[in-house]
Formats: sequence, C-alpha cells, structure tokens
Amino acid sequence: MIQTRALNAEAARADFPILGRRVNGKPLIYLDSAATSQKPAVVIDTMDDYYRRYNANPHRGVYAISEEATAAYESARQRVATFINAASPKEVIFTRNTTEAINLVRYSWGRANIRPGARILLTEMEHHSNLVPWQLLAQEVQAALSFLRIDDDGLLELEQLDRQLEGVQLLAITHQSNTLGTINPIKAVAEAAHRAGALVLVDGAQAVPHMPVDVQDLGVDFYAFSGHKMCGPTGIGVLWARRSLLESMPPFLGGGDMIKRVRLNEATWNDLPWKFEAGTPSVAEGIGLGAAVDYLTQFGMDRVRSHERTLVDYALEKLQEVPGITLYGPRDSEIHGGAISFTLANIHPHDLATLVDREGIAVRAGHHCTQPLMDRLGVAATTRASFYIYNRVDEIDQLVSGIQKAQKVFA
Ligand code: C6P
Repeated sequence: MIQTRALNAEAARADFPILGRRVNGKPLIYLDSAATSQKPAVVIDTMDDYYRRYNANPHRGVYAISEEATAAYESARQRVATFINAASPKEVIFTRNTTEAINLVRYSWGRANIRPGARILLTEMEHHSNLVPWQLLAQEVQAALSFLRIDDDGLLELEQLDRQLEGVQLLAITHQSNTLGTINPIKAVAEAAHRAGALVLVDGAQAVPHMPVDVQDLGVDFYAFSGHKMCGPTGIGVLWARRSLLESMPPFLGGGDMIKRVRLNEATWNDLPWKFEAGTPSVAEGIGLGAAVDYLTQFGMDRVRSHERTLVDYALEKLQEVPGITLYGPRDSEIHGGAISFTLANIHPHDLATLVDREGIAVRAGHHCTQPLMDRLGVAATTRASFYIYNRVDEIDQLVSGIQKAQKVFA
C-alpha cells in the first residue's frame, strides 16, 4: 500500500540527488522536464538493487533470481496498468519510448489496416514522433495525411472536426503539446472520431507524467508514453491499446520471447503482452518505471497537476511583463500544461538558453521536434521552460531575472 504524501516542492526536491548540484557556480534550476524529468533516488536505487541483487533474464530461467526478475518486471507492468487505469496489464506493452510505441502501431496495425486512399488525420502541433511515422506509412500504403489546424492561441480549431473526419481511418493526436503546453480535449475528439468510424491514437508523452490519465475514460484506442519524462529511466516506454485490438494485430518485431512455438518455416505468437516484446527486455528500466509510478502515486496525479497549474499561472503572469516577449500557447492554465514557449525580440532562443545557463538555469531552445508547428507560428525556434513537481515559484523569478540580464547583454 503506497502512503499518500502532500506535494511540497521543497520536500520533493530532497528526493532528487541531481537538484543538489551546482552548475556554473549556481544552484541548478532545472526547467527542462518536458525533455526528460529528473530521477528520484528511489528510482535510481531500485535499478541499482536489481543489478546488484537479482540481475537475470526474465521469463526464461527457472532459477531463483530469474524468477525474482520476472516478478519485479511484471509487477511494474501491473502498477503501470493501474496508473493509467488499463483494464488489464496484458494491454500494457513495454517499448523503448513513445516513439517506438507509435512506430509499433504504424508497423503492426497501420500496415495491416490502412487502405490505399484512406486518410490519417493529425494536428499541426504534433511532435515529429507522431508525424514522421505516419508520413512514412502514408507513402508506403498510398494513404493521405490531413491536419487539424491551430488558432493563434495554440488551440485546435475543432469547428470543422466532423467534416474533417470523413474518410479518416486513424486520428493521431497529442494529449498535451510539448511546445505550446496546450492540453487537447481528447475525450470529446475521440467520441467524434469514433462516430466517424476512425480509431484514435494519443501521444501521451507530455500528459501521463503531469496529469491523471484514465485510458478507459478517455475512450481512445492507442495511448503512447515514455518512462523518462515521468521520473523513470530512459529506455522504457509504453504502448497501451485495447485488448481486442492488440489480439487482432500482427507482431511488430520477431525474435525470442514473442513466440509460442517455432518451426523452421513458421511460428505461432505468444500471449499478450509478450507477443509485442521480442528479445531481452529493458528489465532494470521496466522495474525503475514501476518505482517511478509508485513515487508519483504517493502524491496523486491531481496534486501534480495542480502544483504545475500554480507554476504556469505564475510564469504566464511574470513572463508577460518582460518587454519584447511573445508567449505562445493558451493563457488559461486550465488548458495549459507545464510547458511555456516564448521568443524575445532581438535575442535568439539559443543565445538566451546559453546566457541563462550561466545562471545555472536549464531551458530548452530550438524547434522542440515540432518543425511544422514552428512554421505555423512563423518562427525558427522558441525558448521553452517546463516544470515538474520539484520546481518552485522562485525559480520562475530567477528565470525572469536571467532573461532580463540577457536583455542587457543584447541591449
Ligand atoms: N519530447 C521534448 O523536449 P521519446 O523521445 O520517444 O521519449 O518522446 C518523443 C515525444 C513524443 N511526443 C511528445 C509530445 C514529446 O514531447 C516527445 C519528446 C521531448 O519536447 C524531446 S524532443
């Protein structure tokens, strides 16, 4: 039973060893959790413990430590399933990351189902991970891509949704934009897509770490996310999909563990979820993700979300006072997750990121793997500050004063 714990950023910080270090002589202010979150000691220790005490290949050995590794890995899957309210752990496929989870759907479901002439509907705010796989599939099977546009506040234009869904076989959409911070109304959009006969894939890379996600309540068909953005390690991600869909899909990769019986010229497939997990899995990473899920669960995702809303409200208010700033994305924290993008007149985002780094502040500058969105915004790059449970409002003040210092350098 996981104990609940109030979300106090100061107390949470003590759980993250890296936050104790200094960068360029200043305490590290980490505002790039949308790229990857920091890791609490409990995740690092859990992985260390696996390697020190029961490192073995799971699902294969009948000896004690292999069985321990199997139990820990499968228990992590069970906890991930509970975390997103999957109907069964069989619906939780471990992948390397969000990118691989989306590509699994592309190769397996997409190749078997998307027909020539069919349409795949995306949005203008997709990360390249939820765009390029569909470009490749569309080229391969002669399908067409179309896009939901965004308005000047960074919100999807949904007035024409029903019309745009005509002839669509798959809607692939991000839950929260990594660049704009926009939280999309997935449940309503999924209902409309299903009415039109389309399936719905959600890129949840920026949602699962930051808000409660209930895949059954959302009513979607595929949901992808990464462990490393939610206090877990790199090298582990998740594809959730409805069991009936997974049962009907051909395997993605072939190899060990995904089979039941192999003969020289044919093979039969293992049960779910292992049918989609060929080869030795990322065992330590899976177990580490289980520890990350437990870590977040003690706070509760409602509290994580409400902490980030406080930070977003504060940051939007403080940043808009900076002369020459342009903020992108919605102004209402109800639909704005913990990532804020902006540009400054006369300072390139990379220069700004370099200058604030001198103050120990880590922010991301660039296109954030959303080049078509940059085209839509009419910029080559933005600076992005993104928040998590360990960020405090005073760090936003430090960012603002770092920006002001940079402006003096370029004045
Ligand atoms: N975005 C960012 O700085 P992977 O790399 O597979 O774990 O996640 C890909 C991905 C997919 N969708 C969204 C919405 C994402 O934000 C990301 C990762 C990072 O914004 C790295 S580019």
